[in-house]
Amino acid sequence: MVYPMKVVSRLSVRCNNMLLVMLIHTILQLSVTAQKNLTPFGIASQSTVYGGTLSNPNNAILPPISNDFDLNICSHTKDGIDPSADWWMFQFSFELAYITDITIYYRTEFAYRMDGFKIYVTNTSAIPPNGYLCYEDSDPGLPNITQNIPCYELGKYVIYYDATGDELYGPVVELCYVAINGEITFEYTMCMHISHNYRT
Ligand SMILES: [Ca+2]
Ligand SMILES: [Ca+2]
Repeated sequence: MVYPMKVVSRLSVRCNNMLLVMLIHTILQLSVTAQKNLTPFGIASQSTVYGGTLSNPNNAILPPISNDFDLNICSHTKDGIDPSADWWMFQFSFELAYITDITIYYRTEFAYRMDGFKIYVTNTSAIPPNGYLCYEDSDPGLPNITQNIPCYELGKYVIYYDATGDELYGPVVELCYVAINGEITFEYTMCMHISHNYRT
């Protein structure tokens, strides 16, 4: 796989730090790569949970792959609690993932709540997100409730962030299915890849 130069640059810094650690601890890390949907390798969280144990954020990473809404199969943040922004976040259990694209199935007939959403890939769980903005719904029309968003970025977190709400309820996030596609790769493997392909 060929990585964009911005990714290579960031990784080079991480590689230098990592190699130092390796000298001290002489840790041999094995390469483990997972293809395609990476959501089995982590957990989801969200700003608030509507309906107690229902509308769990992890509903969004489990089937069915559908826009059909039910509190048992979709995530749903509380309405009117925090008018500034609502969010849904996926955290990888691995240190680093290379994310190629993100597929979203939003609640059917509720595109107006999806309006204004942003997708970030970050290295921290900070809110508002502090990282790479993969996509922002900035046009005046309503977004398509089923989307595939290219990203091509390294990170530990994927954050769906929405600060755009209506006057009645404020921002609300209702995700019925999310797939995060890419590769999970230990940094050691990434560094060896860069060393082989990019260093002069
Ligand atoms: Ca819009
Ligand atoms: Ca919105």
